[in-house]
Amino acid sequence: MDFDTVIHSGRIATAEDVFTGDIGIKDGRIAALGEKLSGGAERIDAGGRIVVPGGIEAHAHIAQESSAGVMSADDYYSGSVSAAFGGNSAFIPFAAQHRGQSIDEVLDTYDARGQRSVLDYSYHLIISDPSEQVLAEGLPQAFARGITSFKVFMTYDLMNIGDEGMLDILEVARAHGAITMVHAENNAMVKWMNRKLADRGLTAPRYHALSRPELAEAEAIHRAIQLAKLADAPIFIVHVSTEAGADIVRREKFAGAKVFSETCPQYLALTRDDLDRPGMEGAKFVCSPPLRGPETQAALWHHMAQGTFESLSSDHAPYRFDETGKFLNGADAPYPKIANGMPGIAMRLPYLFSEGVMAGRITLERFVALSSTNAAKTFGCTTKGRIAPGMDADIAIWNPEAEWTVTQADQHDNMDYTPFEGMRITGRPETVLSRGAAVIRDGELQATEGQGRFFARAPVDMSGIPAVSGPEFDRACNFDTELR
Ligand code: DUC
Ligand code: ZN
Ligand code: ZN
Ligand code: ZN
Repeated sequence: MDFDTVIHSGRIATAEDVFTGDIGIKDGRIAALGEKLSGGAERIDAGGRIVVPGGIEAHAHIAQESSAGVMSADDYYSGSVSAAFGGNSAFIPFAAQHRGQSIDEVLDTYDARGQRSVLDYSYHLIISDPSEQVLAEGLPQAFARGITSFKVFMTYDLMNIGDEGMLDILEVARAHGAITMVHAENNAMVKWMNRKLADRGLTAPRYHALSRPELAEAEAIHRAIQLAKLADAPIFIVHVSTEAGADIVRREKFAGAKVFSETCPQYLALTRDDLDRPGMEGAKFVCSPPLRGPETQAALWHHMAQGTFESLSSDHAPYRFDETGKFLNGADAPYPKIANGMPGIAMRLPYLFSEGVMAGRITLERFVALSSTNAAKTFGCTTKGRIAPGMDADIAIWNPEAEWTVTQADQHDNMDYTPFEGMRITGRPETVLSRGAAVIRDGELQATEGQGRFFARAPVDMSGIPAVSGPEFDRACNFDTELR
């Protein structure tokens, strides 16, 4: 066959196995896998390199205003460039509904923002206002536009939709095959802790960790899963940060609940002690859920290896260390008024490769599953996340021996700090293809703004999840069980 590009002699890794071979690419898709493929207008020598499906970043805040009104520092251009330097070939940021907005208005806004992306993209729809109109028309419209995942919050007064609101959304999601992502923290516990700390004048960044107790996450994860079970709808617990939370996810998942989940590099690499750095440096590490203790890191790594989490996601929420970001409310703002989140879209995969694969904590196959294949399955990216004939040629080529020290300049984002500064990393993505076109080639940006495309997504793929008997909800309401 007359290939456009052939990648030669790479160690090709999938979520199932690792083998040496060539990949032939034609018209943006993988056309053949084999040995000694001939032809190819362009030939990429991948000898000594590892070839994997490009990462799919499934949790990032790009060109998004927080409910407190802070715009993230990265737009779809800088965010996608940074993601590409981190070994990703597609990403799924959030499109956030603020209260009172129609879903069409939200999606139109993000369609315009997405035009700058160098990577293919979709978005998860954040719902803060599940009005009757939103439930009856907005969500079906989103689904018709290929948006098959919703995100809701159990915390923050401006976002929290309450248990009944969640049940309403889960019911609509189930009818369409959508998955509901949830930020699980008990709002009352957090508010009560905030009040106790404020009463005592304890407002430095370090108190952010205390204000959002591990119990608040564990309680909300448990509750979210029970709500999902009542509605018989799949649920995705985002940014699990505690051992107690991961244990609940694991127990429910292996008992047959339709529970999916992720954790993030910051909960593996950093601790709450980072919030206690001198001056206001700790503000760089304010994120929610907060960083935990060192014992949590070991527990979460164990869950990573054992299959509790489908994905590792960055939760890239970039707010600069200045008055446009972290300090929008003043240079010495109390912790509840410091912009909440940290960047890391370029670090997710290098960190996972180095501390996971190279450190012997996970296999290369599991790296592929956690970085790409599982996200494609969970979020309905049917042409992405696998190296197989017919799939998009979304491919990353890694040098497993590159040793480097993390700096802000490596991030290629619009930020002025990285929380991973100074970390030693082994392994680096050198070339990233998106539908066969080089976005990064040998460490250099090749992409042009806007070459990424929006992709419509399919319903969640629940193969592998054991079927459970009909939910109590159906038995009580004689609900049409064919809607699944
Ligand atoms: N939740 C996120 O997912 N990201 C940033 C802050 C938050 O609360
Ligand atoms: Zn060859
Ligand atoms: Zn969240
Ligand atoms: Zn997030």
